[in-house]
Amino acid sequence: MEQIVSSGIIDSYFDKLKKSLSADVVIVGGGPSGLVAAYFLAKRGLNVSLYERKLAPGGGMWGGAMMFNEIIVQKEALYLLDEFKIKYNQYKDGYYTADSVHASASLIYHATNEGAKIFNCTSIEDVVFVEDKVSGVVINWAPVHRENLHVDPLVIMSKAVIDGTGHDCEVARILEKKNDVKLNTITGNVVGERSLSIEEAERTTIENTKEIYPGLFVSGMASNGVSGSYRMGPIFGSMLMSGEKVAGLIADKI
Ligand code: 48F
Repeated sequence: MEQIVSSGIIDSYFDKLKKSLSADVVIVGGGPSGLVAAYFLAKRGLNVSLYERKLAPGGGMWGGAMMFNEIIVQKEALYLLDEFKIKYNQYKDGYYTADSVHASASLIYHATNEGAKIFNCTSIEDVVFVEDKVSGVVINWAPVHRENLHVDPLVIMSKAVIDGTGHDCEVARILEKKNDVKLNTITGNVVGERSLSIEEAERTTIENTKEIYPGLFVSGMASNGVSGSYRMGPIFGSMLMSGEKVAGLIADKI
């Protein structure tokens, strides 16, 4: 009995990891945009794995605003709440509220239910850069980074990588810092996010969701961080729509 419990976990975990060693799409970050992308890509039958450094995926959605656990979604993105079976209430004309715990849980449930594999407690520390293309990611246990342990990582190959790391746009910054590359932004670099301006930020998040270097796409707040646009605070329509857009761009390409 004791052995079955342990060997069952070990066998099934490593089976899952082995099947993800060569993915169609790797998503870095389990925030709302990454989870929506995972759902739509997995729904198309692609081999999708999402790496999240924290214990729980969901990113900045769980906490609503200042830990008041409600989010705002505008009417343009309501169809995505319906797609994920997230319940909502109309607050004002064109603006809706949803419980942020229920919304985060629904995104996670639907992404995994479509077959996307989520590896939590796992950090991306680098990209694979072969023939001038982002061809995968370099992963390590998040506690290895936290404890600053000198432990070598593992490598996951993939046809496309999504930087869904939010405000820090970590993958884009790593790519830029370590390699002599010019990104698909106005300066050729990670421009960095601007202060809060909700309407502008919501619009540009969708525009800035794109391939910024061969093999590397950005979604969610990382899109605006990379392209130098605004933050938007606890309104989540563009996060959801960005995830859907990046999934479409990648599916068309690979
Ligand atoms: O920030 P986050 O929720 O990403 P998002 O999809 O959504 C942004 C909103 O939550 C909010 C906002 C809009 O209302 O401004 O902030 O753009 O989630 C990003 C996730 O990426 C993880 C991080 O722990 C978080 O859960 N993450 C960041 N860097 C890494 C990472 C990394 N190097 N490896 C693995 N996970």
